[in-house]
Amino acid sequence: MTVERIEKVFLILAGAMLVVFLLALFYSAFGMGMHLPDREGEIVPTEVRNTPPFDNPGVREVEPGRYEVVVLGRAWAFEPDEIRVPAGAEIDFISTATDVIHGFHVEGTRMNAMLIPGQITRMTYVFDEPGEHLIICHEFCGLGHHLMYGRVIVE
Ligand SMILES: [Cu+2]
Repeated sequence: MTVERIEKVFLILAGAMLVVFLLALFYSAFGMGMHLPDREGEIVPTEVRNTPPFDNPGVREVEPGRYEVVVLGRAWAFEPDEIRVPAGAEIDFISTATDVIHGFHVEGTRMNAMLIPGQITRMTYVFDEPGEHLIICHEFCGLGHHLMYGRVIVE
């Protein structure tokens, strides 16, 4: 094979890979509905505890089969640190941080977000199977960062 021919083959291969990756990206975004957590709104970080719904963190049933979980991230804990939800229900996680940036990753799920002071983060998830998932802070938030965790218990 001549050098020109090899170059041509590599150009075609590179172009084909681009097309394959773009198709995978479009399929995951539109076919599977994968996207970044929505930015729900803004909140005054110093007034979080006086602003609904963050004045009352916890799990609430908003309608049959649909739950709302209000979670606060602060140094160095999640409030509440134990979340009990039923399997098969649609669960809206509404969260923010009161002090510095924290992470919110629910192990074994695709839920992975940043909790940013001043911003509200919303994620919706359905746990199909009963079980226990660890909530991990994955943004370094200070001395007690490694102690910051919680649990989602699916019943
Ligand atoms: Cu942390």
